[in-house]
Order: sequence, then C-alpha cells, then structure tokens
Amino acid sequence: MSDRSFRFSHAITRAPAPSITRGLRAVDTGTPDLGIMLENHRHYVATLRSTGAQVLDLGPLDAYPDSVFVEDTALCLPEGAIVMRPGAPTRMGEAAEMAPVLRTLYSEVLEIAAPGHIEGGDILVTEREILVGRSARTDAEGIRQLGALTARWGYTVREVVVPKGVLHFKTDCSLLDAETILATPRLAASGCFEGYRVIHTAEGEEAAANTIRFNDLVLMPAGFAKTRAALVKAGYDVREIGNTECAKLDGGMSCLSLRFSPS
Ligand code: CIR
Repeated sequence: MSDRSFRFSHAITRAPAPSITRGLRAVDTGTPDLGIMLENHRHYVATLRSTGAQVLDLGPLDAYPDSVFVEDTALCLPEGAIVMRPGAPTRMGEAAEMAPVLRTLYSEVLEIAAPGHIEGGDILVTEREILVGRSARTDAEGIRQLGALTARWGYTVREVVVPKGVLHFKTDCSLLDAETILATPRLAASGCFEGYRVIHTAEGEEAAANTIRFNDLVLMPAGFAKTRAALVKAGYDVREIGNTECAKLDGGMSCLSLRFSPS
C-alpha cells in the first residue's frame, strides 16, 4: 500500500501574531499567552523539520487573529492546491494571503468560489478517499465544489457528519497511517471509518484526537498519557508538543500546518 497520505516533502506554517489574543473560540477558557504559543510553535516547526521536510515558516499576520491555523486556508494534494473559502468571516482573508504562496510551489492552484464555504480542518485525506465533514464552517456547496475540483485528479470525496459542538472533522480524528485512524469514540460511533482500523482516544482525552502523522513521526498535544501510551504500544514514534495556548482557541496539531509533496 502507498504511503503518500503521510509522507511529505514540504510544510507551511505561520508564526502566531500578537492579535492571537482575539482568536475565535467556542468557549472562553482564558487569554492565550503569545510567548508560550511562540515557544510551542518553534518546537512544532523544529519537529517537522527534524523529519527532513522543508518547512516554510511564514511571518505573522496581525490583521488575522487566527492566521496561525494555516491548515484551514487550503488543501494541498500532490497534483495541485485548492484555496479554501473559510466559513468564519474573520478568516476569509487568510485564504487570499495563502494563495500567492501556493502559486510559488504549485503550477496548478484552484479556488473554492462563492457561495461555497469549506475549511481545511474538515478535510481528511486518506490513501483511498477524501473525507469531508459538514460542519458549522463547511457547507454542502463547498463540499460539492471540492468534489468537482479534485475529480480531475482522480479523487473521490465522501461527506461525513461532524458531531454537534465539534469545530472541525479533524478536531476529532487524525490519520496515523494508510489504514489507521485515531478518533474519538463519539466520532467513530457514526460509522464513518468503516473499513479502516480505528484507535480510540482514551476517555477524557478527546483533545488528543487532533494529532498528525508527518513522515516517521506522530505529533500529538502534550498531556494525554493514556492515548499516548496506546499510540506508542501500536508502534508509532510519538512526539509531544505543548498545545495549551492553541487549545484555548480550539486548535491542535493539524491546524498549525499545511503538509504536502508537490509532484
Ligand atoms: C477557529 O475557530 O477558526 C480557530 N480559532 C481554530 C481553528 C482550528 N483549525 C483547525 O482545526 N484546522
């Protein structure tokens, strides 16, 4: 089986800006500390780089408080990139900022058009399909357009349901390898991962679901001992990254990068 869903030559990240204190959040659990977030971000970027990948770490964009969460701005496939159209109005401009960066790396950069909305956090690319969660940020028209745009490269898009109160599909799941997905029991219960091997997050550790497999490593938010132990037992090389500040803004490991290998 191929491993192109988790082997990446490149990643794009963006440093958090001072405006991060005004980032979107479902529930206010405190103001994020920029200093701690910067430190965690540097650790995250260094860990991606340690796998041999080229990481383009973009400068902060103070006009967009959530711009550290670059994943939501695009879908990067080997064949080309698709610029998203975020469902959060304050985040729309972030996608426009990412488009020219992607054009320096890809010859084909497509765009989701109005009136569709879709954010990268709702998209999980596996070896066999693209799963897209319909959420408060991603609508039917956005998913339809994604299906039409990726069909030219031979992909199949499957719409899945995001549990109520969960921000994005990948808030609750991650790809660990070609056939294995880490998921919260509440998401896996929907049956959307039939045919895949599923590892559940431990009870009370739902926030550990937003990890990433990046080349030989699994990057997971620090502080979820039981889920970490399950991943280590399953044979994954796990690295913990501090995520306390991003967590205040409903962000995790996947949100902080675009990961890809342009062909
Ligand atoms: C937001 O609400 O849009 C940000 N505060 C968090 C975005 C997290 N992104 C992701 O899960 N891909």
